[in-house]
Amino acid sequence: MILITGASSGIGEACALLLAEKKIPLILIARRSDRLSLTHKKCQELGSKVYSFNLDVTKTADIISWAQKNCDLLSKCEVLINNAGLAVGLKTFDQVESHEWDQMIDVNIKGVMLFSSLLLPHFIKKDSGHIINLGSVAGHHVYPRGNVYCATKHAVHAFSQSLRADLLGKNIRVSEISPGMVETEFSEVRLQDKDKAKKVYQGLKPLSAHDVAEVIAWCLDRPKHVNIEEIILYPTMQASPTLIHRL
Ligand code: 8X3
Repeated sequence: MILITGASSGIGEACALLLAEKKIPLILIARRSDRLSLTHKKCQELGSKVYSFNLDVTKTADIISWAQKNCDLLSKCEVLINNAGLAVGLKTFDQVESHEWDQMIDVNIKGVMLFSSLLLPHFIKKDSGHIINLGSVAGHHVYPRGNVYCATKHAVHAFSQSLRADLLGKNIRVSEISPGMVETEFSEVRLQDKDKAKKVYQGLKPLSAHDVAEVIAWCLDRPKHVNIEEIILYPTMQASPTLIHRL
């Protein structure tokens, strides 16, 4: 059984669909209930047993009490895909408002830590498990107006490395998947403007959410003694967050 956060859209949904095709039981977590029910239905139609929960990863107390109530279900989980994440705005730091950095820190860092902390006791008890954290090339590079988002993805990178060190000696794998440009709702959420968001991906073929999901599925499929530390993937026309070739 695999738990995916942010499962109702983008990379999270693509993972859910790809894993549902393999008939893997899923626990889907997402904030938007209408979108979540759609993903739930699609995964069921593909033949997977699905449990979905309408939860906001930033509501720590709610998530902890949900985890307590669903302890049996979570104990069956073998993989956690910490996918929920977002960028809010693209502004120089003097223009960033505190609610914007709070949201990015709460989802991108604290959300990843929270779900890791809830699943790890089960993984440790079974001496088996795999945590996949969605990093970013922004966890390796910084760029103008990336400030808080880049800082959160650097944190995900550091946390993934540290977790691997903490878990040494246990049969628990930690992998980080760090994509460059992926055409999802990412830029629309970041820029709050559909036209501007479209322009981000103009003149090149960006990665799709499915491209990233395939890489994640490949990591999961490795034999249990093989731990993929990190995969950084770019569209062929991108060499760094700021080096992009457009036609
Ligand atoms: C998103 C990639 O380059 O826009 O994680 O920061 S980038």
